Amino acid sequence: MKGKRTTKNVKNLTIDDYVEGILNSDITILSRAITLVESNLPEHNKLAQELLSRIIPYAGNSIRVGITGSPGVGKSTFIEQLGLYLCEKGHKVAVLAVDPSSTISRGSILGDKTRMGRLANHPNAFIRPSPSGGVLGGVARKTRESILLCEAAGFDVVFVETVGVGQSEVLVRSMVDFFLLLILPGGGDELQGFKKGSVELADAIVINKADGDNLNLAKITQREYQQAIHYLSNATESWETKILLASALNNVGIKEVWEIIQEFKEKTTESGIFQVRRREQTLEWFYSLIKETLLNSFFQHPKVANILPELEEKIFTGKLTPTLAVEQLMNEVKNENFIGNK
Ligand SMILES: Nc1nc2c(ncn2[C@@H]2O[C@H](COP(=O)(O)OP(=O)(O)O)[C@@H](O)[C@H]2O)c(=O)[nH]1
Ligand SMILES: [Mg+2]
Repeated sequence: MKGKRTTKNVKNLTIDDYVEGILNSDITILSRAITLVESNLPEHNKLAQELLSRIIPYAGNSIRVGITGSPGVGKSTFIEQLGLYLCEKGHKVAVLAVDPSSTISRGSILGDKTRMGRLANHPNAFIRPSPSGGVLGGVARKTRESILLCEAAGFDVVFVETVGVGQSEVLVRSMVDFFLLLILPGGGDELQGFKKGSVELADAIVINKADGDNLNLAKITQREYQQAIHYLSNATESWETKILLASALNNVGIKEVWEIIQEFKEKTTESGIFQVRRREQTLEWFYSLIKETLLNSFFQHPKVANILPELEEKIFTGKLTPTLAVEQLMNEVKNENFIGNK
């Protein structure tokens, strides 16, 4: 079977080619499988789902680590150093990204792939930029499915990088086991207001750039956070958020973060919290897909699409309140069939 793939049949891989390639850790095939999963074409979708059903029994054997933080905090540098450390230890490391801005400016994390050049060139690593195009929910689905493909291809550490903006952090949290927040020395802002949310999603907070003139400030920030976390809720039951110092640039504190991740995995696996969260995440995904599908078929229904502009107008001109407009809409479509209509 090997050596069969020539340029001649680059275009069409059968489902068996995909499955075999992935289970053989063939990176080219893995890449193409992810492209398939990311496609919005219905025929690709069908093939992608068939492929996922075939590989799911081989997926799940990784630790999934989400990494967030403001632009410039050092996420890519940190992932590269930790990734290289793990690859050298014999792990296989995949790096995926969820970047809402890439839906506008096609794949802005692509630049990072060149920045993570050393990791990208390591035979044990696989780096994939954020899927672009479509809504954040769609990007999240594609990333979830890509995680499964990477796992089936033998990657045992999967990083999902995201930028520190609201909804994308929550989405990445919902697909990983361990969530890491990177902040800067002096970054006490995160303890206030809406940013507190990011802190409460994190299983560990790394104060990066703890080097040079910033080292002392970083230690002060560490103490501040150490105190503050007692007043905040934990991201994971019976796991106290760890606060660490690192200098990704100088490769300091990287190994310590990995040790924390391993301790987390051991403890939560032993208590069963790890498995319960994975189950809950899968169910959450399932239910959000139901909602998405129902919403789509509702809004695509010709009758609904017809009535909406009229109702909007009535709301604008004060003839109907939004609540009454919804009542009227429901009344007019109550006998319609929304399932299976395209
Ligand atoms: N001094 C210092 N600079 C760092 C450190 N980590 C990253 N940087 C620099 O910060 C800038 C942004 O890093 P990058 O990894 O691209 O950040 P990202 O936007 O969060 O992915 C780059 O110029 C890095 O060289 C660090 O630990 N110490
Ligand atoms: Mg980056």
